[in-house]
Amino acid sequence: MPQADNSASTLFIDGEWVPAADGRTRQIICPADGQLVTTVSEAGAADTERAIAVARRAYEDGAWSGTSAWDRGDLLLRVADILVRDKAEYARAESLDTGKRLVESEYDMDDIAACFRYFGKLAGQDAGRLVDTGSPDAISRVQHEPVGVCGMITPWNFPLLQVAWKVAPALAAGNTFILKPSELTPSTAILLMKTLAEAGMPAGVGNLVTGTGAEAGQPLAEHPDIDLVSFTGGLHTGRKISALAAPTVKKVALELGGKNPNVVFADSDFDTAVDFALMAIFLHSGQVCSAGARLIVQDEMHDALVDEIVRRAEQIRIGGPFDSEAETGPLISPEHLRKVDDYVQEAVAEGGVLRTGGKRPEGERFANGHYYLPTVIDEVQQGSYAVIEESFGPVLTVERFTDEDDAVRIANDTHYGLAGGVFTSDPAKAQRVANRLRHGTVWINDFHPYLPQAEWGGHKQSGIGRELGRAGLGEYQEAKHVYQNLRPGPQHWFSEK
Ligand code: TXE
Repeated sequence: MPQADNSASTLFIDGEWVPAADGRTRQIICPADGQLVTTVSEAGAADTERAIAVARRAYEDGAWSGTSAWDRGDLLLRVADILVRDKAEYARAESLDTGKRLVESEYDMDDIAACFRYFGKLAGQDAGRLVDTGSPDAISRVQHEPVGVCGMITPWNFPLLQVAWKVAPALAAGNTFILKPSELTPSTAILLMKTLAEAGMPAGVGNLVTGTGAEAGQPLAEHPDIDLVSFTGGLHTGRKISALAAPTVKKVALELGGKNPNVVFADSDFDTAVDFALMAIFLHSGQVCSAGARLIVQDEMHDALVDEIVRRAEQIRIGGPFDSEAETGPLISPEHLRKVDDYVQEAVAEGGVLRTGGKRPEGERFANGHYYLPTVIDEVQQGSYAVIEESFGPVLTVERFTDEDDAVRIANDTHYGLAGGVFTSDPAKAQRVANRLRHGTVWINDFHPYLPQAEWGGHKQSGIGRELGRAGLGEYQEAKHVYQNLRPGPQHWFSEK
């Protein structure tokens, strides 16, 4: 069973565990109680550049890109089996790094194994397609090839899930990669590299650098030997990655969060709407890119719905990852706690009505963790800071609407476009609204289900490209058109004189 490495040789380069070239390390601290989790290597740009050179060589030698897609798929299926075998160890490591409840980390591990299984099965199924040339003397096909060397930069909220959404399709397509997980939550990425090696991944195909974005991450966006950079994180950093990648015109895939509407019509089942509104925003303390942070409720149901959400929010039990009574956990860091609190203060200063929360929970047991109370802010106005900005914390804002057109207009009034929910007992209305929402995923009478076989990604400034589904594999492939003249002979385009 893999163990997180405490010896601070946590860079995985060319199949070897090595320390940072300059010997620097970083302590990983549990956000729930401030305890030391582990110590990892702190890579600098030189380490990442070495990993890029290794991944380039491994790509060019064809030891992975030249294998059959079925064999690559088999490796991913073996990875899924090991993830199931070692689920307890993985889940514990994820909870220690993130502070999230153990049961939620266990769900994440199930989803991660399912992701590897999905891409493992998909890998060998598509050999490209024949194209009609219009001539019996020529054949033509479009085939899919790996993009090449992929740089992957991932965040801290679903650390291994976001890694899996990149690593599984990249390997299925025959790429090599360098992964830089969030400097706050590297433990499960370290375990994954051990699992990939155990499953038979050749040396140099998958490489890991643990370190900060500015030092270890930036070369993955800038370096000419990186063919694709895939990033999940905040909008501000995503813009930066895009700009850094532009001079080398590499492929860029971005998943950048959202300001996601949850539209509740007055004909919805009341208890269902309450239940999902709470789950949509307070799951993992709102640190979810698709969190239902904007409750948009029809006038007639507004007062009763908000009263009940407030009552229930005040009963949510907060605690650490291994507290069996806890229903939600801490925020990731003191900086993030400050950011969430600043957001709340700003929302209230501009006229939002604070109905509950807006501060840290009291009590000794919360003193060493970054906890924040579930917060509800009513009567926020369109165009205001509270509606435009992502808090990425346990903060629900409430807006009202009158009719269907009004609901759609308000729900689309954001520069993000990742996901949204619609609650109504009228199936035709649900479909009409879903079709008009400019968001990459729409849930009807539900919130938060993700399926490995369904594309995930954002409209507008929520990102570029798609993860999961067939398009998620396509991100890591180049299409090549191969045309063959079956009866070659002079064409006499130019005269012979
Ligand atoms: O993320 P960053 P942060 C949102 C959320 C949050 C905000 C900022 O609103 O409050 O982003 O969070 C790496 N070159 N999301 O600061 O900076 C970094 O090391 C290369 C949404 O924690 O985006 C980490 O690995 N890499 C989100 C990754 O980028 C760089 C999840 C994400 O960090 C870099 C998390 C650089 N110059 C936050 N700077 C989602 N979409 O799920 C940083 N990084």
